[in-house]
Amino acid sequence: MKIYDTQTAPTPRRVRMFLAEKGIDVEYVQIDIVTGENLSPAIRAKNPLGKVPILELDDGTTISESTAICHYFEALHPQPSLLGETPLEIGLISQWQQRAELYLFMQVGMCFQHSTGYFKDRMKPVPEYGKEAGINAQKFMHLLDQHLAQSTYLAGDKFSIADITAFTAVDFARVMKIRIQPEQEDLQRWYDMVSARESARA
Ligand SMILES: N[C@@H](CCC(=O)N[C@@H](CS)C(=O)NCC(=O)O)C(=O)O
Repeated sequence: MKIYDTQTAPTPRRVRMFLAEKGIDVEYVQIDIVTGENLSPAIRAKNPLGKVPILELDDGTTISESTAICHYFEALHPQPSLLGETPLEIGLISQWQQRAELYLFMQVGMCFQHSTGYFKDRMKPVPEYGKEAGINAQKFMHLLDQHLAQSTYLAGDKFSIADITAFTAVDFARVMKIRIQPEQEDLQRWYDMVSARESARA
Protein backbone atom coordinates (compact mmCIF):
# COMPACT_ATOMS: atom_id res chain seq x y z
CA MET A 1 0.00 0.00 0.00
CA LYS A 2 1.28 3.52 -0.78
CA ILE A 3 0.08 7.08 -0.80
CA TYR A 4 0.97 9.56 -3.53
CA ASP A 5 1.66 12.65 -1.50
CA THR A 6 3.04 16.17 -1.75
CA GLN A 7 4.78 17.17 1.47
CA THR A 8 4.13 20.90 1.08
CA ALA A 9 0.44 20.72 0.06
CA PRO A 10 -2.34 21.08 2.65
CA THR A 11 -4.73 18.34 1.46
CA PRO A 12 -2.29 15.42 1.63
CA ARG A 13 -1.24 16.73 5.05
CA ARG A 14 -4.76 16.00 6.31
CA VAL A 15 -4.31 12.32 5.48
CA ARG A 16 -0.78 12.19 6.95
CA MET A 17 -2.09 13.74 10.16
CA PHE A 18 -5.06 11.34 10.29
CA LEU A 19 -2.76 8.32 9.86
CA ALA A 20 -0.27 9.65 12.43
CA GLU A 21 -3.12 9.92 14.96
CA LYS A 22 -3.92 6.27 14.33
CA GLY A 23 -0.26 5.21 14.37
CA ILE A 24 -0.48 3.79 10.84
CA ASP A 25 2.72 3.67 8.79
CA VAL A 26 2.36 3.87 5.02
CA GLU A 27 4.88 4.34 2.22
CA TYR A 28 4.63 7.88 0.81
CA VAL A 29 5.61 8.62 -2.79
CA GLN A 30 6.33 12.31 -3.40
CA ILE A 31 4.65 13.95 -6.41
CA ASP A 32 5.84 17.36 -7.60
CA ILE A 33 2.68 19.40 -8.19
CA VAL A 34 4.69 22.54 -9.09
CA THR A 35 6.03 20.94 -12.28
CA GLY A 36 2.66 19.26 -12.92
CA GLU A 37 3.83 15.68 -12.31
CA ASN A 38 0.33 15.10 -10.90
CA LEU A 39 -1.12 15.78 -14.35
CA SER A 40 0.93 13.04 -16.03
CA PRO A 41 -0.93 10.11 -17.66
CA ALA A 42 0.51 7.79 -14.98
CA ILE A 43 -1.06 9.77 -12.13
CA ARG A 44 -4.28 10.50 -14.03
CA ALA A 45 -4.66 6.76 -14.47
CA LYS A 46 -4.84 6.57 -10.66
CA ASN A 47 -6.99 9.70 -10.19
CA PRO A 48 -8.56 11.20 -13.33
CA LEU A 49 -8.62 14.61 -11.60
CA GLY A 50 -4.82 14.51 -11.26
CA LYS A 51 -4.92 15.57 -7.60
CA VAL A 52 -3.09 14.30 -4.53
CA PRO A 53 -3.38 12.49 -2.19
CA ILE A 54 -4.06 9.11 -3.79
CA LEU A 55 -4.06 5.86 -1.86
CA GLU A 56 -2.97 2.82 -3.89
CA LEU A 57 -3.66 -0.60 -2.45
CA ASP A 58 -1.44 -3.63 -3.12
CA ASP A 59 -3.91 -4.99 -5.69
CA GLY A 60 -3.74 -1.69 -7.64
CA THR A 61 -7.09 -0.30 -6.43
CA THR A 62 -6.88 3.45 -5.91
CA ILE A 63 -8.87 5.74 -3.63
CA SER A 64 -8.57 9.50 -3.88
CA GLU A 65 -10.33 12.39 -2.06
CA SER A 66 -8.72 12.88 1.32
CA THR A 67 -11.86 12.24 3.38
CA ALA A 68 -12.57 9.03 1.44
CA ILE A 69 -9.04 7.82 2.25
CA CYS A 70 -9.66 8.67 5.92
CA HIS A 71 -12.93 6.73 5.89
CA TYR A 72 -11.10 3.70 4.47
CA PHE A 73 -8.50 3.76 7.26
CA GLU A 74 -11.10 4.39 9.97
CA ALA A 75 -12.92 1.24 8.85
CA LEU A 76 -9.63 -0.70 8.76
CA HIS A 77 -8.37 0.62 12.13
CA PRO A 78 -11.36 1.91 14.11
CA GLN A 79 -9.28 3.03 17.12
CA PRO A 80 -8.63 5.73 18.02
CA SER A 81 -11.83 6.86 16.34
CA LEU A 82 -11.60 10.15 14.45
CA LEU A 83 -14.99 9.92 12.69
CA GLY A 84 -17.12 9.15 15.75
CA GLU A 85 -18.55 5.99 17.31
CA THR A 86 -22.05 6.77 18.55
CA PRO A 87 -24.74 8.08 16.17
CA LEU A 88 -24.54 11.49 17.89
CA GLU A 89 -20.74 11.68 17.64
CA ILE A 90 -20.84 10.62 13.98
CA GLY A 91 -23.46 13.27 13.21
CA LEU A 92 -21.69 16.10 15.01
CA ILE A 93 -18.26 15.24 13.63
CA SER A 94 -19.67 15.00 10.12
CA GLN A 95 -21.38 18.37 10.55
CA TRP A 96 -18.16 20.11 11.64
CA GLN A 97 -16.05 18.25 9.10
CA GLN A 98 -18.26 19.51 6.28
CA ARG A 99 -18.35 23.03 7.66
CA ALA A 100 -14.55 23.07 8.03
CA GLU A 101 -14.16 21.65 4.53
CA LEU A 102 -16.56 23.97 2.69
CA TYR A 103 -16.33 27.23 4.62
CA LEU A 104 -12.67 27.16 5.59
CA PHE A 105 -10.42 24.67 3.80
CA MET A 106 -12.01 25.27 0.39
CA GLN A 107 -12.01 29.05 0.88
CA VAL A 108 -8.35 29.06 1.87
CA GLY A 109 -7.54 26.90 -1.16
CA MET A 110 -9.44 29.21 -3.53
CA CYS A 111 -7.80 32.27 -1.96
CA PHE A 112 -4.39 30.66 -2.55
CA GLN A 113 -5.06 29.57 -6.13
CA HIS A 114 -6.76 32.77 -7.26
CA SER A 115 -4.61 35.34 -5.50
CA THR A 116 -1.13 33.81 -6.01
CA GLY A 117 -1.53 32.42 -9.55
CA TYR A 118 0.45 29.37 -8.34
CA PHE A 119 -1.36 27.10 -10.84
CA LYS A 120 -1.76 29.68 -13.62
CA ASP A 121 -0.34 27.15 -16.09
CA ARG A 122 -3.48 25.01 -15.54
CA MET A 123 -6.27 27.38 -14.44
CA LYS A 124 -7.36 31.00 -14.82
CA PRO A 125 -6.80 32.92 -11.58
CA VAL A 126 -9.54 35.45 -10.75
CA PRO A 127 -7.97 37.73 -8.11
CA GLU A 128 -11.33 39.21 -7.02
CA TYR A 129 -12.61 35.71 -6.31
CA GLY A 130 -9.41 34.93 -4.40
CA LYS A 131 -9.96 38.02 -2.25
CA GLU A 132 -13.57 37.09 -1.53
CA ALA A 133 -12.57 33.53 -0.62
CA GLY A 134 -10.03 34.94 1.85
CA ILE A 135 -12.76 37.08 3.44
CA ASN A 136 -15.01 34.01 3.69
CA ALA A 137 -12.23 32.07 5.43
CA GLN A 138 -11.76 34.89 7.95
CA LYS A 139 -15.51 34.98 8.62
CA PHE A 140 -15.51 31.28 9.39
CA MET A 141 -12.48 31.65 11.66
CA HIS A 142 -14.49 34.24 13.60
CA LEU A 143 -17.41 31.78 13.88
CA LEU A 144 -15.01 29.04 15.02
CA ASP A 145 -13.57 31.33 17.68
CA GLN A 146 -17.07 31.83 19.10
CA HIS A 147 -17.87 28.12 18.90
CA LEU A 148 -14.60 27.10 20.60
CA ALA A 149 -15.46 29.30 23.59
CA GLN A 150 -17.88 26.49 24.53
CA SER A 151 -16.27 23.45 22.98
CA THR A 152 -12.80 21.92 23.52
CA TYR A 153 -12.59 20.65 19.95
CA LEU A 154 -14.77 21.38 16.93
CA ALA A 155 -17.18 18.52 17.57
CA GLY A 156 -17.06 18.44 21.37
CA ASP A 157 -14.65 16.86 23.85
CA LYS A 158 -12.95 14.54 21.37
CA PHE A 159 -10.32 15.41 18.77
CA SER A 160 -11.65 14.41 15.32
CA ILE A 161 -11.17 14.66 11.56
CA ALA A 162 -12.95 18.06 11.73
CA ASP A 163 -10.05 19.43 13.82
CA ILE A 164 -7.55 18.10 11.28
CA THR A 165 -9.36 19.81 8.40
CA ALA A 166 -9.68 23.13 10.23
CA PHE A 167 -6.14 23.04 11.62
CA THR A 168 -4.45 22.33 8.28
CA ALA A 169 -6.55 25.10 6.69
CA VAL A 170 -5.65 27.68 9.37
CA ASP A 171 -1.98 26.70 9.08
CA PHE A 172 -1.99 27.01 5.29
CA ALA A 173 -3.86 30.33 5.43
CA ARG A 174 -0.60 31.83 6.74
CA VAL A 175 0.70 31.76 3.15
CA MET A 176 -1.96 34.39 2.31
CA LYS A 177 -1.23 36.25 5.57
CA ILE A 178 -4.58 35.20 7.03
CA ARG A 179 -3.85 34.80 10.73
CA ILE A 180 -5.73 34.19 13.95
CA GLN A 181 -6.51 37.65 15.34
CA PRO A 182 -5.22 38.67 18.79
CA GLU A 183 -8.79 38.85 20.14
CA GLN A 184 -9.61 35.31 18.90
CA GLU A 185 -8.38 33.74 22.11
CA ASP A 186 -10.45 30.57 21.92
CA LEU A 187 -9.38 29.86 18.36
CA GLN A 188 -5.77 30.44 19.43
CA ARG A 189 -6.18 28.12 22.43
CA TRP A 190 -7.50 25.37 20.17
CA TYR A 191 -4.79 26.01 17.54
CA ASP A 192 -2.01 25.78 20.14
CA MET A 193 -3.49 22.57 21.55
CA VAL A 194 -3.71 20.91 18.12
CA SER A 195 -0.22 22.18 17.14
CA ALA A 196 1.22 20.43 20.20
CA ARG A 197 0.02 17.01 18.98
CA GLU A 198 2.69 14.74 17.51
CA SER A 199 0.55 14.32 14.37
CA ALA A 200 0.86 18.05 13.56
CA ARG A 201 4.43 17.28 12.49
CA ALA A 202 3.38 14.51 10.07
N1 LIG B 1 -10.91 17.24 -2.82
C1 LIG B 1 -9.58 16.73 -2.97
C2 LIG B 1 -8.63 17.91 -3.24
C3 LIG B 1 -7.26 17.45 -3.69
C4 LIG B 1 -6.40 18.63 -4.11
O1 LIG B 1 -6.89 19.68 -4.56
N2 LIG B 1 -5.07 18.45 -4.01
C5 LIG B 1 -4.16 19.49 -4.41
C6 LIG B 1 -3.03 19.61 -3.39
S1 LIG B 1 -3.61 20.38 -1.90
C7 LIG B 1 -3.55 19.14 -5.77
O2 LIG B 1 -3.31 17.98 -6.04
N3 LIG B 1 -3.28 20.15 -6.61
C8 LIG B 1 -2.61 19.99 -7.85
C9 LIG B 1 -3.36 20.59 -9.01
O3 LIG B 1 -4.47 21.11 -8.81
O4 LIG B 1 -2.80 20.54 -10.12
C10 LIG B 1 -9.17 15.93 -1.73
O5 LIG B 1 -9.75 16.16 -0.65
O6 LIG B 1 -8.30 15.05 -1.83
